[in-house]
Amino acid sequence: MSRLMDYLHRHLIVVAIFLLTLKTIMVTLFGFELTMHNGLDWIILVISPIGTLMVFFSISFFIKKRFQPIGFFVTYLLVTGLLYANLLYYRFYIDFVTFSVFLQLDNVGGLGASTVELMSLFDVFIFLDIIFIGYLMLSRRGMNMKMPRKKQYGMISIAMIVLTILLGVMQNQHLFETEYNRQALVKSLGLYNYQMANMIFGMMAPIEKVFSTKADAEEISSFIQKEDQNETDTFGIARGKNIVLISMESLQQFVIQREVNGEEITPFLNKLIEESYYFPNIYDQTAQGKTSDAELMVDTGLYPLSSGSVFVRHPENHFVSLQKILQEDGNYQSYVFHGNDATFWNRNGIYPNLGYEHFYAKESYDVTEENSINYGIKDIPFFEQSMTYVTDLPEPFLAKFITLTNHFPFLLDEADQLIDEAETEEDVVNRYVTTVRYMDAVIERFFALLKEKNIYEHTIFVLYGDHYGISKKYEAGVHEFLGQAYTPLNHLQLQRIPLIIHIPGQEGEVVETLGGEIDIHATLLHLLGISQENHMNFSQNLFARSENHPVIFRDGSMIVKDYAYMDNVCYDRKTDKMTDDTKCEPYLETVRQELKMSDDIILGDLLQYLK
Ligand code: GP9
Ligand code: MN
Repeated sequence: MSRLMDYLHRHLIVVAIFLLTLKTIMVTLFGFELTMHNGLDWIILVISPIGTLMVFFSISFFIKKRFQPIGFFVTYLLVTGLLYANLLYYRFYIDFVTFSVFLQLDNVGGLGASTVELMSLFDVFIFLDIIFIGYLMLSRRGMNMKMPRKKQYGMISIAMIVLTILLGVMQNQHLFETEYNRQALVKSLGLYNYQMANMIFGMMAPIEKVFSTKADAEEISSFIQKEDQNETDTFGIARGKNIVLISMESLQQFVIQREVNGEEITPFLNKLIEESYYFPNIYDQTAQGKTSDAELMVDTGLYPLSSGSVFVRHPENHFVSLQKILQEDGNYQSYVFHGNDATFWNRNGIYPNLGYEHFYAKESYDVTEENSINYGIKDIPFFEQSMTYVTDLPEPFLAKFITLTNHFPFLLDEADQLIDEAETEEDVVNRYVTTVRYMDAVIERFFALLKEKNIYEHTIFVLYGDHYGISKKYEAGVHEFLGQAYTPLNHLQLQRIPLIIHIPGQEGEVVETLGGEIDIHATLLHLLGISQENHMNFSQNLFARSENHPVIFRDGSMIVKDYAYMDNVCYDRKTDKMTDDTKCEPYLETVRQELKMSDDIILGDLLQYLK
């Protein structure tokens, strides 16, 4: 026994790397939904952690012998912490931690209070080895640790990393072109190499801005060919009207025209839809910036970044926003109303730059404990109090209202609960329908107030769900509610958010066009009669959008009329089955191009070069 312990003490580095590799493999297999298809996938899974772990532990070469065991132990703890942070983050977001998430932790809704809920008893196994390693490292015999030869150690670790990268590229040739596809990066490089790559990309981002040139901007500008925007008979039908944008927090399309215990979940919206352009096939394209990503798409027609929020990372950029276009073209002033702190998502930092005249945030409202829940003031007092400001706005105006109550974890005071909860296995889903019903009542009230003040008639309303409310973690409850099985394509269908464009006096129409939130920008400009020809963005007018132009998601997934691509698998939408990758490939080419151009515009701040 004692000989064994001696042996373990002497080879502590090997023991530590072995245990961490084992843990990482376990977490990757059972914690992350990475499907293993072939032998290469398995080889990568096993060898990918080794090289980077060796680099992490090389810290011991740089500290005094006396402190080596403690340096070792701290490294061991940090790596375990990183692994666990990813596991928890993954459970909620089905995504991996990025460098930017660490920098914007304040804005990561859903974690925080509910972190405990994300933990499981099995997680104990991730920490059990720490006791053993702690014992080995911190006992007196920890000093017996034999340090390998520096040069040899360095060569082996680099060789392991290079080997992993080579195997990763063999497995996925577009790996570094699609670095936003984190699921693929982790699968091809392993968690720690992904984490390092993500950090390097994050740190290189500011450099791109320094070296960008006018020629880069011109190249992209000549590449983006907008379809002729003036062709439809809806062009200009809302010219000169006030614009009211309502960002409906966490509203998904599946609740529309649906009932709980014989009661409609969204009775007002259902009625409104009959007198509006209703788009039932619009997909949530947000990423880590959640609400702020949706705002970015609507305001600028650019894709969000794959890591972090543009609002937080690039607020000083040059933007060609809806607000600025409208100011130049129609003498509009733009305003935002939102009951949460002005600093959330750095809104107060970016709004002036997007061309907003004023931001009515928390300080503009009378917020009390009684009229608040969850993230802040409830939506009904929020809209009622907003009215005092709205009536004073010079016309024509653009006013954006960002609702808040229907936010995870979907809390409601009893008096505000207007329908029964749903009855599924997931409490989150059960509560969700009641907070959605509250939001429906809120919007009804707001419309009534605008009618009272005679603002309603000469206003165009754009209402959109900002992003999903029910994350994949709780999604089984939605499938149960809808009486359907989980399939990848059913999951994809749940990514739809409702888009309703209401112009008083206009007849209702259901526009089945496939599109994304990013398309709201061009569609609104089209209705306002503003031509889009020279605008450098990726928004398509939904009244003319081609069904073969992919709706692009930030992780590189996409959907077109006949096919969908998700988690690196191509699906035939007619048969609901997996199909050959070649069917999706032509569309994926567009996906890569658009995401790259959009990223270049943002990271290189290329809009500064436009006239
Ligand atoms: C907070 C609100 C909600 O101000 O926008 O944030 P979310 O988590 O949905 O982005
Ligand atoms: Mn939101």
